[in-house]
This record gives sequence, structure tokens and C-alpha cells, in this order.
Amino acid sequence: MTSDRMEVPVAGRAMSRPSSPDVVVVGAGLAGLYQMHRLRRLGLSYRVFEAGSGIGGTWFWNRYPGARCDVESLQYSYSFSEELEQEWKWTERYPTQPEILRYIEHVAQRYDLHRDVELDTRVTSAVWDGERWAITTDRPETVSARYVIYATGCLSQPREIDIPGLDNFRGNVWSTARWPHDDVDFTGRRVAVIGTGSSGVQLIPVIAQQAAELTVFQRTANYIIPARNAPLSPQAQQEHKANYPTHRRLARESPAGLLGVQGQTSALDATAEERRQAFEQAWSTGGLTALRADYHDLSLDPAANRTVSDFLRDKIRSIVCDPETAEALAPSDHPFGTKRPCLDTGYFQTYNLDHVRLVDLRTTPITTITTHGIQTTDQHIEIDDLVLATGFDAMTGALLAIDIRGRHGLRLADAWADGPTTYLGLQIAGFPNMFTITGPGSPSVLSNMIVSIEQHVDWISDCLTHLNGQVIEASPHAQQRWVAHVAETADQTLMNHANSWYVGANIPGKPRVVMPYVGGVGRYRAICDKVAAAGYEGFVLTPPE
Ligand code: NA7
Repeated sequence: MTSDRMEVPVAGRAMSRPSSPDVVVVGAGLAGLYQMHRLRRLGLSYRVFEAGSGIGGTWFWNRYPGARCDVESLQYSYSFSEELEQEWKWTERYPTQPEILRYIEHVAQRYDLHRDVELDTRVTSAVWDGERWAITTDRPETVSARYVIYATGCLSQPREIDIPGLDNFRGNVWSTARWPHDDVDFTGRRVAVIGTGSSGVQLIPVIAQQAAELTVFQRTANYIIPARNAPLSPQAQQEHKANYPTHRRLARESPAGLLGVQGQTSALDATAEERRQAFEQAWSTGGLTALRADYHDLSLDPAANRTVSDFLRDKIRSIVCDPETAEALAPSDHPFGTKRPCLDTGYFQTYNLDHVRLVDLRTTPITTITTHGIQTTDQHIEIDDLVLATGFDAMTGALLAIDIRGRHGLRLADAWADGPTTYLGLQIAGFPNMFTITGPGSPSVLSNMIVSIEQHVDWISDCLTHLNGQVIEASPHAQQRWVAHVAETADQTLMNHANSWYVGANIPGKPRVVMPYVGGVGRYRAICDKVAAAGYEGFVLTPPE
């Protein structure tokens, strides 16, 4: 493999970078950084491009007040190094965004990763020339790489907001996905938040502490479970770390990459009182896995699902004092788990504060944003600040933002015109030597992302070693079978019963396809391992020309 070098200015210094590296990695979040670490150990030459001005991906951009991971910190961490997992100390059950960014910085320093990340460099196109990828960035350089690995994230392309009149607004507009690095002070201000997904649910109670008036504009009510966040005692941390190998193994074999028992019985076989006790226990424990711990069919059977959905709706009614607000906050149009459930700290309680109110956009939609506020079908609300917590073009958005052209000039946008098609979420037929980390068709967003990231990076790294310069491409037949399997598996669940971003329904015109693989992390890993052990079955390997 070749790697001619050229001088590239990096933060005022000229550094020698290969212009024809073996691999280009796009993105320097948790996936890109670990991939780079593995490539270095394999002795392959590489370039790593990152659009942000810092490393960390999701955790670099989503720095809104209250931003926090909803996977427990001891599980939301790399497992590739025993020393690393033992030495880093988490402070809370769920890590805040600043703490995760500090962790990522620690990892980058420990493994000297910073020096190889080219920041402020956005990949704009990638064209397969029959042997290599010509990768163009917004810097005046095109790099020729044998392989390209997209570590571009599943929730990294903010969705374009389509509310009329936004440009007229004279106050401040803030986006949770592009939050400024300096603190934003809402003290004494009249604030509106649009969006009640995970970002809105985390942000709203924090803004309510500062704002003089807070109005939340809700289109879809969500199922929300208490996080029960708390400081992590040194003793609990030590105990967990003492058993890290077992914990990590169990997470890798589990459905969602998370520790926790998966229920074996049907919710419908339990009595109403038994169910109530089980759900109450989960409610007081907190977290995303607790509610699924007792019954196996909550995400499979509408009647079983109704038992937990009813429980969660009743909880809202018991917390929110105003019955009309409580009813608007109680989800009624989709089963629990078919849109991403959120974890909260004091979300519903926030609506009991005198200066906080909810506008239900289902009954009174926004007609326009005005110079000083928001006009709905029945009132005008004056505001100083508008916060958009309106989500992402999930799973495909970041990839389709790049002009990717594979064999015979095939555009990825055309290949995916009817929805994303992949083999194992790792490769796409027609796009040789191109890998996607946690791509559509893999468990990705339905799992503890870091578990899925490590699995993909390890699989890709082993594959590159095996290839030794050969070309690899998913066979159309294997891809077709995998896409059918992903769809069939999703059809066995309730996943299609909601207009969620899992199915692309939040983006007008996006084809409706259940994008993540719902078959589970453990099962998926076994399939990927089997494919590799069988000599990369379903992929076509050809010697370099
Ligand atoms: P989400 O979960 O996609 O939430 C976006 C929210 O914004 C959701 O409530 C949307 O309502 C709402 N939205 C989007 N566009 C509009 C318009 N035009 N008008 C009113 N409301 C709108 O994104 P998050 O950033 O909160 O969370 C993303 C993921 O990060 C999360 O799932 C975790 O995995 C971590 P809708 O539901 O579409 O009716």
C-alpha cells in the first residue's frame, strides 16, 4: 500500500500527512477515535477528518444545558483497555455531556490521538475510481484512499426546521444540536422550546430554573421514565469495576448492549396487581432497561404494551397538577418504546411551576414565527429566546450530506432512494472498500452505542487485516437477504406503529423504513462473527488490480 506524503498546515504548523493513505476515517467521535487507535496498531496509514473544531462528535456538538447520556456511565465507556476502564473515575450514575467530553479528551491524550485528527475539515465528496476513493474536503485537498470508514454518527445531522417565519424572529435562536460553547444565560428571559424528545426533556427543567417565562411547544407527547440519577459512590464504582470482564461480556451478549435482566414471561400472564408492582419497582429504580426487566412481550404485543403504556400515562396524571396539561403530556398516538423513550430529572414536575406552560401543537398548531414571538391558531406568545430541540435526520442524514459515488458513478443518494440498504449495516453493494460504523441495518441507535461502536470497529479492523489490500464489496444478493431479514425482524415488533425517526418519519419525504436492526446486539454480533469466520461470506473479495 502506498502513502505519499504532503505538508498540511495544522493549527499554524506544517505536518506531514499521507496524500494516499490506506484508510480515510470520517469523524472523530467515539467511533472515529477508536477506529484510528486500531488502525495505528495495525500499522496502516490513515487520515482522520472531523468537521467540528474539537473531537467528541455527538458530545462535542450537543452541549445544551442538562445534556446527559441516558446509558449509565460505567457502561457508556470503552472496554478495549483494562487500564483505561480501571483508571477513569465517573462521578454520577448518568454522565453529563461535559464529563463525557472530559473522558474522551482523557482517552485522546492517553493514546496520543489528537495529533492525527484534522479538525474543521468537512468531507464533501467521495468518489470510487475503480481502485481507490478520491476524498474531497472543504480544504483545498483531495486525498486518495484505499478504504474509507464513515464514523459520522447516527444523530449528527440536525434536521432542517420547516416552521414558517423563522427568519423573521428578532430574538435569539438556539439549537440543542449546535449549542454555543459559552454559557447561555436565560435569567429573566421569556423562552420558548420547540421539541420534546430526549434533548427537550433534558433541557426544559434546567431552563425553567432560570427563565422568567417558559413555554414548551409539544407536537408529540413522549413516554418518559425517571433517570434516578445520583452521585456514584466510590464503593459502587469499585464493585462494578472488579467485575468489568463479566459485565462487558453480558452487555455484548444482551439485546441492547446493556446490563439487566430480560423478562421471560408475558405481561398478560401476570395479574394487574403483579404488573403494577413490577412497573412500580422499575419506576423507582429508574433507567431504560428496568421497565423491560419483567416481561418479554412489551415491544411485541399491543395488548402487553398497553399495560406499560397505561402505567406510564397514569404516572404523568399523578405528577402534573393541571388535568388538561397532564392529558396533553400523556402519549396517546404510539405504543411505549416505538419512539425513543426519554429519561428525565423533574420533567413533569416542571409543568407545575407557575411560569411554565405547555402549548399542545396537536390542538393549536404554530401558524408562524413573528418578529417577537410565536403565533399559534389561538394566541400569540411573546418570547426573547427560541430553543429548537427538533432532532436529527437520523442514521442516513450525515452520510447523504456527502456526495458519495461508488462503482460506475452510482450515487449513494440514488442507491438509497427507497430507503437505506446495507449488508449488516457495515457495507453497501456498489460501494467497494467503504464501511459504515453503526450504519442502518445494524442495532446502533437501539443499543448502548459504545458497545455497538466497539463491535463494528473491531470487526472492520479484523476485516482490513484479512483483506491485506484486497477489494471488498457486499454482494447484492447478500444485501438483499439482510435487508429482508431486518424488515422481517422489525415486523415482528411494534416498531412500525409510530411515526418515529427510527423509521425516518420526522423528515418530510424520507422513505419509511425501520432503519436499525431490532434483532438485538448479541444475536447481531454472532451473525457478524459467523460471516467473518466463513471468509466474509456475502462479501466479494478481489485482489488489487
Ligand atoms: P428527537 O427525539 O427527534 O425530538 C425532536 C422533537 O422535536 C420531537 O418532539 C419532535 O416532534 C419535535 N419537532 C420536530 N420538528 C418539529 C416542528 N416543526 N414543530 C414542532 N415540533 C417539532 O430529537 P432529540 O434531539 O430530542 O433526541 C435525539 C436522540 O438523541 C434521542 O432519541 C436519543 O437517542 C438521544 P415529533 O415527535 O416529530 O412530533
